[in-house]
Amino acid sequence: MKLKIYADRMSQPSRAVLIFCKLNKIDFEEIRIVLLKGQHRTPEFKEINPMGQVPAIVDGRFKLFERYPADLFKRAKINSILDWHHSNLRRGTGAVLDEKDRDRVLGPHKRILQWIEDLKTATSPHFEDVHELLYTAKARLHGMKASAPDYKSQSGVKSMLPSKL
Ligand SMILES: N[C@@H](CCC(=O)N[C@@H](CS)C(=O)NCC(=O)O)C(=O)O
Repeated sequence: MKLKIYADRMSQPSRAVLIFCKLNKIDFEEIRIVLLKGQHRTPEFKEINPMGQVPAIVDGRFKLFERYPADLFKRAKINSILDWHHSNLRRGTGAVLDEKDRDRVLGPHKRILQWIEDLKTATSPHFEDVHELLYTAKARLHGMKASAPDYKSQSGVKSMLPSKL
């Protein structure tokens, strides 16, 4: 039986799981749960994840959303790292910035820009594929054309990186 991934591509942890599975050639079926339509609050989805959040995976009878070890110390350590992740890294992904603001925020941080570029290269073509919905939503929000080549190629960010030549 194929692994099922319940995800919304507008959700960062959903995209992470999708990219991970694609990159590792894990055969899966993607089941879209549209948060904006409240599909994560239905009794059917709560059967899969009682927390009512995406992503969640189902492999036969095995359902997984968040899993912690029984050992209290290990659990506390994981909680502290997850909490840091949520209240720091993910906070920055919540806003849908336009290119100008993105350049202003990330511009001074060359190592982060380089890390993003390296991540895109290492996960190509899955990064762009899984982010397509976000690019479209972002373009709509900022009144731009989703197909604008400059927008998707992130050429503004690339030009801020030191040349590799
Ligand atoms: N720690 C969870 C977080 C999941 C999470 O925050 N999901 C959000 C979307 S990004 C969600 O489903 N929110 C709906 C809600 O909480 O009502 C994970 O990494 O899987």
